[in-house]
Amino acid sequence: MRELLFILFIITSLTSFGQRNIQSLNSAWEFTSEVHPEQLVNIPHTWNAGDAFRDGKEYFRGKGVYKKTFFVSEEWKDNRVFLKFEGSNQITTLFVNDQRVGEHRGGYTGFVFDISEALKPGDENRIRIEVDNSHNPDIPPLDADFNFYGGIYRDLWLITTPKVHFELANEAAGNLLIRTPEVSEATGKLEIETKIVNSSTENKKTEVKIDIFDPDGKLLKSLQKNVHLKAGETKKVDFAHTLKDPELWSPSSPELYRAEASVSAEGMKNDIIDSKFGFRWFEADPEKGFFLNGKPLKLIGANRHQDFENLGNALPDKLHRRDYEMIREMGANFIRTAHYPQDPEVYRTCDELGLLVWSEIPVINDVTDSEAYYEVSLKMQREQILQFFNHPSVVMWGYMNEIFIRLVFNDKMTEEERKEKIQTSVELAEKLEKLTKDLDPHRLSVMALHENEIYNTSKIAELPDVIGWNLYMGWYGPGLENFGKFLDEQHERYPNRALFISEYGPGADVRNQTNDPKPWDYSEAYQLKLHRSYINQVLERDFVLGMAAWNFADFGSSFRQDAMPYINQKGLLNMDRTKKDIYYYYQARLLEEPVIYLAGKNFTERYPENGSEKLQFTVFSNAPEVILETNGQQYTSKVEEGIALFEIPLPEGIHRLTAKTGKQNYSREFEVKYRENLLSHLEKDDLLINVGTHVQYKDPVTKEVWISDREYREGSFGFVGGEIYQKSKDKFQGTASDIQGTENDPLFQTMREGIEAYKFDVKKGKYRVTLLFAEPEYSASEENIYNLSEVSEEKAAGIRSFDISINGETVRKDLNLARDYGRIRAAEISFIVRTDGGLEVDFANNLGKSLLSGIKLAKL
Ligand code: GCB
Ligand code: CA
Repeated sequence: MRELLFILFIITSLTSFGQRNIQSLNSAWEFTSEVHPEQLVNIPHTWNAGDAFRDGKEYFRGKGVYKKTFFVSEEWKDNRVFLKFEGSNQITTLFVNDQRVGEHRGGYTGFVFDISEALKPGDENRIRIEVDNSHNPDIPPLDADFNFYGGIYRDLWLITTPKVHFELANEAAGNLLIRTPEVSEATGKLEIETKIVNSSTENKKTEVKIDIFDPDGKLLKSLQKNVHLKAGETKKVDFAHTLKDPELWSPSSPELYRAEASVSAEGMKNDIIDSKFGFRWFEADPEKGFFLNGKPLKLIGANRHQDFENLGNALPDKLHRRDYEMIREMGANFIRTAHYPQDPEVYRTCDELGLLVWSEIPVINDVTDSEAYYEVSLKMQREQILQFFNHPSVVMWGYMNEIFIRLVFNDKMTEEERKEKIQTSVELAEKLEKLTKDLDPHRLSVMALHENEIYNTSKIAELPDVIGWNLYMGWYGPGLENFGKFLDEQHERYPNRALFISEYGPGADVRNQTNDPKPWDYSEAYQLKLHRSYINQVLERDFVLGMAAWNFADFGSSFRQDAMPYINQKGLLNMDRTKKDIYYYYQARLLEEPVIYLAGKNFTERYPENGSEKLQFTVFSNAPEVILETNGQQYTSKVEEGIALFEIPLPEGIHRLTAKTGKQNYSREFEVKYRENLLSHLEKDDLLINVGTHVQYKDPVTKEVWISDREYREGSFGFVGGEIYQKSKDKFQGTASDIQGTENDPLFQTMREGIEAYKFDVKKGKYRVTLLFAEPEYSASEENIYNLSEVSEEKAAGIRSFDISINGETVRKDLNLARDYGRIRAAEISFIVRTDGGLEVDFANNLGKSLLSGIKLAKL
């Protein structure tokens, strides 16, 4: 076993001596940490893929150590040797043969270490990499709504070069900077910058050559310079050229050129590097919106986090790529890499697919007033810009997100401290703005703000070229229509500001279904309602540059307690990248090719009251009119804003419905069961009710459907008395706490408080009645800071006691949920009862108000 841990990594001979050799160094690293036993792992690797979803905020943040021993051949003494990291979170320290080579701070940009001096050619060499993801007040992000997964989570490369080579230690940028300072339909001006290093002990006469290839791979132009380098010297070498009639890069034709740089010394080719690039120009007009290559282009797309179900942030390139392909297939033309620079594969993909990119560094929520914090922030921006400089997809560099949100929610700060914090933040923003423009005057600078006046009063919003607003009206704050009002008001007050909607969206859990959506019900229907309204409000306003949904996919956030704990569920897709219905809605709004989609992927069981009640079906399409066909009947409906609604009665049973337009069709099976008749179904089906809500819930494990609640009527079933429980006034229903002891949080989060009875007009027989409860009250001090509405008042400590009787017989006396089971914990009690007809479960309060989250009736 032991020798396995010291697998020799033998590099025999280099393919062609004297040229750059690039090979991945991902496999079989020996890994340990304070809490992890020694194990062999492969990079990309994170040690938080599991615990961030199990232990919440307690996920391990500390130091992990990666080790490997490998043999370096004798020939390497004539080379320079580098380790290139694409990303490692967040302080990375490299030791070669126990000699400390260097340290890198910041978890989201690449970096390179020159290990030549520490290596022993012709011998075994030990590499040790220490990675630390502890909270560090000097490194952004200090705090954010996502997980800071630790580890070497992007590819690691071993690179050797001859002694005369293109520089790569500096910024890890590849060091071939390609600028396109002036572009038009007629000409494309090119400026190319390289840096050559002579790390030999002799002076060198070199020839540096640039070959430019068109999008078809045809050589267009060769440029050449002779450069003399002294021993140990590094020199910048610039080239310029203007191309005629460039093929412009755009979403509809993402044309990519390529430049190849080579350096030869004494007639021998020493080093070659290359990069793709593109020609396009753009502007952000505060009145008319965004323009690409002189034509208006409304930017519509999403934000994207880099984590994935079961993998944390350690994704193979293929999964990064697939995400962006799905964004493009959705019809989007825009992506914000919120909240940090992403894998190099991401930018390559966006170039190829024609997606426009806002890329940003993770300066989020708060800043530290320290020189070190400033320094790391600026270095991050520098690395981001230089590393992704050549990508035509990138149009905006971002450097801050909601930087005052901590300040706004901190009631312990004095006025003086507030002023200082504002000043620190504004000063940092000024420095970041200046650096951004110095490095890249041809792109737009941008920052994202939350809905608060402080960004205006502090004047921080005056700094960047573009302002992104993260707006959550209809979710954290009331009223979908307030979104447009806010935009109009800002536009009127600041007519010279180019405005973008950098985030919007509600939480949506595919287990929650309804046709009657309300804020905070976490239903897919409410997600559709909000996105539809926001898209309309943006399209009505030319001055808005564009919009990016929050978020492309659900993502991990350890402090969150939504319908699913530790996950932010605002995704258009789930964390495993299965699509929510809303994804197809965007297709219907954005794609030009014909789209038809019968919604209700996760809403295939329907429970009407009776046979005459109409059932609602939703079809997404970009056709003017669509047909819904079932049981040989055809129904037609007009499409408005991508949606055709159908209301049709269907008999009990399983029905195949097909939505059609032109040659396109989309089918789905729906099962219809009458609620009135559910009692008569009891012989074979249990009756399950999600008490305290209009939402129907599906348990993904048992596949049981808990139907929405209803008031009792004679001959049927339902509740008597009480009210829908509301944790806070502005959330329509329930609590968003992580209910312990269950995976079915939404079922327990919603409940009826003060309920008097639950009645079923059943036949004579033996039954099992199962009651579901959870005490929702705890100390209100831990509120979600992203909720901009008022923090709820702490309710009277949640002490309650009630008696339960069934058909007049007391079955449980003095049930006190907090005492008997604990707070925020699922409790389930089943009673076996007999009746000669009818079942009535009564609740009698001793102290506080009774509660009920769910009820299940089974005939035995
Ligand atoms: C925001 C933040 C983002 C959060 C999002 C939310 O404004 O910028 O990081 O995840 O809201 O879901 O609350
Ligand atoms: Ca419930």
